[in-house]
Amino acid sequence: MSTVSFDWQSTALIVIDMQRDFLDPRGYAAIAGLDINLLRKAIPGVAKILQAAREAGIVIVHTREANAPDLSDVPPAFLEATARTGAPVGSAGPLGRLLIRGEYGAGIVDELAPREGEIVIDKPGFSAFEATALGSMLTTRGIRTLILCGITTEVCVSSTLRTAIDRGFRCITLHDACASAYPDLHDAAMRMIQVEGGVFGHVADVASVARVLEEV
Ligand code: C5J
Repeated sequence: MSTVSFDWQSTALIVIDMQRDFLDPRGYAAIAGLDINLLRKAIPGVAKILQAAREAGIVIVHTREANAPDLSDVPPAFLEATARTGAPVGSAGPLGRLLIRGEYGAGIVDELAPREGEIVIDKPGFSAFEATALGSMLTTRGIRTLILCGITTEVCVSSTLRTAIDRGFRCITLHDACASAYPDLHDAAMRMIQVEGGVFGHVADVASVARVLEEV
C-alpha cells in the first residue's frame, strides 16, 4: 500500500455499482449464486469515503450497471454468461428486470443514495468509460485523479481502473471500500495494481484517504 497525497481540487470519487442488484438478497447477484454478504463488506468503507468526499466538496460520481430495456447494449459475453448462471440480464426478478435501467434493482442502495449535485452514470458495460459520458464529464471539470471504490473488485472496479489509467488519470483504489464474492480475486486484483512499482496506480485504505480529505 502507498502513502497517499493528491490535489483534492482535481480529484473525483468514483463509486462503482453499489446497486440493489448486487447488494440486496433479491437482486441479480444473489439470483446468480454470488455471496452478497461478501459484496456487502464494501458498504461501510464506501459510506465513510462518501462522507469525507461530501464534506471536502470534491466531485462525486456514482455508476450503475444498467442496460437498455431492449438489451441492445448488453455485451454479448455478459448476456451469455448470465444465462449460464440462471440470472440472465433482463429477466424478471423480485426487484424488477435484472440490471435494466430504471428498474428498482438497478438503483443504488438507500444507505449510499446519491445526493443532489452528484453525478450518476448508467453504464452498459464493465468499464464506466465505455459508452458513457464519464470521460468528458471528468475532463470538463479538470479532474486528473480518481479515487475508486465499489463492486465488484475483479470486474467493474478493475475494468474502470484500467481504462482510467490508459486515459491518463492518476488512480487510488481503496482496498477496504471494494469487495468481491471471491476474496482471493479481490486480493489478487489489489496485488495486480501494484506490480512493477504500481502500473495501475495506488492502493490505499479509506482512513488514510479520508484523512487527506479532512484536511481540505
Ligand atoms: C459484475 C460489476 N460483476 N459491477 N458487475 O457483473 O462488477
